[in-house]
Amino acid sequence: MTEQLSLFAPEKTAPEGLRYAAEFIAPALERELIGQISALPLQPFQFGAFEGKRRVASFGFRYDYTLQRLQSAEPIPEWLLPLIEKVEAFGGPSTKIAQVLCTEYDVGVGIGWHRDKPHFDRIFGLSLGSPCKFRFRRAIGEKWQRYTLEAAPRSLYMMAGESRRVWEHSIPGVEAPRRSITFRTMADQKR
Ligand SMILES: O=C(O)CCC(=O)C(=O)O
Repeated sequence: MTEQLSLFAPEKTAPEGLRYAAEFIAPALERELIGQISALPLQPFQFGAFEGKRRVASFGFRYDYTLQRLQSAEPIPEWLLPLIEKVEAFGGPSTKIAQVLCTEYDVGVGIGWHRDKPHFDRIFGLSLGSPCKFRFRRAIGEKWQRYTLEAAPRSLYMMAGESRRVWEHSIPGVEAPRRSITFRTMADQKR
């Protein structure tokens, strides 16, 4: 689609580099993962002096907003390893997941507009428990071009290319409790 045409139908133009797989895992595994996440010592997301409403646990690495640095975190737990293998297979040869973030969103909780930290390269997200509107936007002149991915429970998205580097993403407050597992590769392992 040409840029001119895409400006006439911005909602229909998916960001370059975004991939989506419905039913990436089975319902039984989804239930198991929700149980594992509920058992984690989840903490409110810390953004410097501010606390977000979503609750998170980081593995491998975590970004410290006060120090503005990547810090090492707890090692990735064993129960995540088979899932990581499946995500790496989806990502293709040389995909190496080094960081995992488990997030719990209660009803009404979402995440604001952002791009992930540049320390990371590709981002994969598994949705659990309920759907969400995964929104994208990028500035075109003085306007926003927008796209919404309906991320269904058990689905996986991958952000690479422009969807990762250029577009911002956000999730409006969810209508039912949602959990997600975010898998990230490191920027210095870029091919
Ligand atoms: O819950 C999700 O799928 C997205 C999480 C996210 O964008 C983030 O933690 O930076």
